[in-house]
Amino acid sequence: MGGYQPQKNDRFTFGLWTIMNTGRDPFGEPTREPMTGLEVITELARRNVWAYEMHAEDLVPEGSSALDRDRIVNEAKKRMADEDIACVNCGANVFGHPAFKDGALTSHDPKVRQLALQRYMNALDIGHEVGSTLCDLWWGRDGAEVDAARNPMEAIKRLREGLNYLQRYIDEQGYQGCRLAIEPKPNEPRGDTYLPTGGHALALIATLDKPENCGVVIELAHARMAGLNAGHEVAQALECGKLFGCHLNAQKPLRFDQDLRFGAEDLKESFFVVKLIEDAGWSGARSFDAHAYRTADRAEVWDFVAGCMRTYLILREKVARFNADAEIQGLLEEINSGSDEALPPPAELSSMMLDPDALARRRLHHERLDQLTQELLLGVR
Ligand code: GLO
Ligand code: MG
Repeated sequence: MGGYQPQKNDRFTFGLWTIMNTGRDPFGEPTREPMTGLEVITELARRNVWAYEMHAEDLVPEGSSALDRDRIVNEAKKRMADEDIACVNCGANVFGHPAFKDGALTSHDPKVRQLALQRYMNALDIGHEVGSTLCDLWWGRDGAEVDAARNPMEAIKRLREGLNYLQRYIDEQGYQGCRLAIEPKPNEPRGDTYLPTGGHALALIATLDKPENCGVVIELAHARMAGLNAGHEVAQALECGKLFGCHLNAQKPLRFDQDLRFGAEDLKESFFVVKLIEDAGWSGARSFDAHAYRTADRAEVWDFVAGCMRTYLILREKVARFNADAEIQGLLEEINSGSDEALPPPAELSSMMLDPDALARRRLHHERLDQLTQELLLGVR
């Protein structure tokens, strides 16, 4: 099994936060040593990772002086050039500090909202300096447990206002090519997050001042936490040209955010996501937003990194096999035959003879097709 070695042109990325994760959870202390953002950049680059994503605060810790900020950003740029690694997303941490305990862009307190905007603007600045053209907004604290305290319609209006404000900043600064994205998530750390799914986010985007400059980042685990088919979430965004990013990971459905290694749980669904984006020729980054098991030590984190990329490459090869498999393609041809027929005009259709019983007798081959897919994934085909 010598193949499946990642190359830069595979467009793999990891969030700095995924590697900086120390295994801390709500019930337990860290299980591995911390790493700085700068160290992570170098280590990822040396493993043929094409780019990284970050919250500005992953690289430049909160409270750094202006001098330290410049020193760290310059050092990041130097490492990126020396080690050949890019940055494809710079967002902001507007969830960690207690100031954001009841939301960032949706807080009742205008000063908290301003602080959140300041952090996003800082992320846009740092992103611009390191060549990132995406600011992915995951507003983890913009949600609620107590609906009596905030009208959710008010929250939606504030999110729209915040996004429009950031777009204005991008335009005023002249950050050419820089785009915004919403990364929806149904819950955690809040009981309910506002705009919980891709569909919700797309509906808000349509109401922005510059809807063309805002898209979504779909994370597989977030869709599965909502009990949704992650592939269908990705498909909707892809179909309307709004898939600005895709966070690959794994997750048992309807649970807390597990952020498991890509493919670790939901193999068939993962396969269909890879198939979707590969068949569509989607040029976005293949981003992993997951972390090593809490049982992993520092060195084992790199097994996790290698595992995510290797599984993607294996699944990509399976997609090629699926597309070249004569029996599978024969079944698909039969299933799809005639499906492109154009609709007749309404006047014609209204009086057309359609025989429902004959239509119901059409054989669909789903049992056979799914078994063949299964066998292909299990490696006996
Ligand atoms: C958390 C999110 C988070 C975002 C990140 C993007 O559940 O997945 O990791 O992806 O904040 O910048
Ligand atoms: Mg994510």
